[in-house]
Amino acid sequence: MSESAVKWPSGRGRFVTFEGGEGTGKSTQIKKLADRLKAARMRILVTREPGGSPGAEIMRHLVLSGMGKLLGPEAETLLFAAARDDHVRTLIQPALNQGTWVLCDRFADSTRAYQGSLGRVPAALINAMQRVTIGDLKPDLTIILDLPVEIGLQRAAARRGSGTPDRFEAEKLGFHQGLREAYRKIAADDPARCVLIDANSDPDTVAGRVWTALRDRLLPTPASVVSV
Ligand code: Z5A
Repeated sequence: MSESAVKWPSGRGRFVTFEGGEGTGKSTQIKKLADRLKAARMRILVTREPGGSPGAEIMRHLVLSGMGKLLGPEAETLLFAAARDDHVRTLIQPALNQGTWVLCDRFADSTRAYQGSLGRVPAALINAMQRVTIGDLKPDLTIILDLPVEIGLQRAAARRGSGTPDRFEAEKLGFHQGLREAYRKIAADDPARCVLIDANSDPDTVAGRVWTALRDRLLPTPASVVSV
């Protein structure tokens, strides 16, 4: 089904999040999906976490510099929560209310995977923070890109060149393996929202898988397709 054959849903926008470990291709795939949706004349907002709004970008600088790690996992979780609160309130929710589709590079699942599973921050604290920051807002679809960690880290290193790894890129191999497992569990625990996508192929092939997931989950059934 091509974009031109789709009768796009109207009303509130749809919220699509991309998740996965280092170098799995989230930014690459968001750009490809955004281009495809824009070609279909959809109103699209591409954003990211941590960051996305001016206040949250300040928090991004703080956490990726390693400052949050010095404060400990619980405090670092609060920094991500503060950034998310600003991002949801000032950017994501208003856009969805206006009918814009929001594509977000990382969201609340990143806190569950990085701070929860890997940082051992208790689920009770993460749940409490989530209630405050996002309330009832839940992604309509979460694409989880899955890739052997060695390949993801190679891709991230190649992109970085001679630059310094950030606070999370600098973690050891075992951390990244644990991260992959955490994301696979998130996908298995919430199959109605999450789709685990094999990201170990060329970018266009992965983009095809992402499109299929979006079409199957968020677009109208074939009965409402407009023929062209
Ligand atoms: N974090 C957290 O701990 N808690 C939270 O609640 C939140 C975040 C929200 C943000 O980093 C960090 O914050 C993140 C988790 C933590 N950890 N780290 N690091 P970031 O925003 O700076 O970066 P990232 O989100 O981790 O992105 P990434 O993993 O570095 O990259 P990516 O977006 O997944 O991949 P990419 O930029 O699209 O591609 C990477 C390279 O691979 C690039 O050169 C591409 O051209 C290449 N690429 C992409 N796809 C392919 C394919 N299919 N084949 C070959 N090469 C490819």
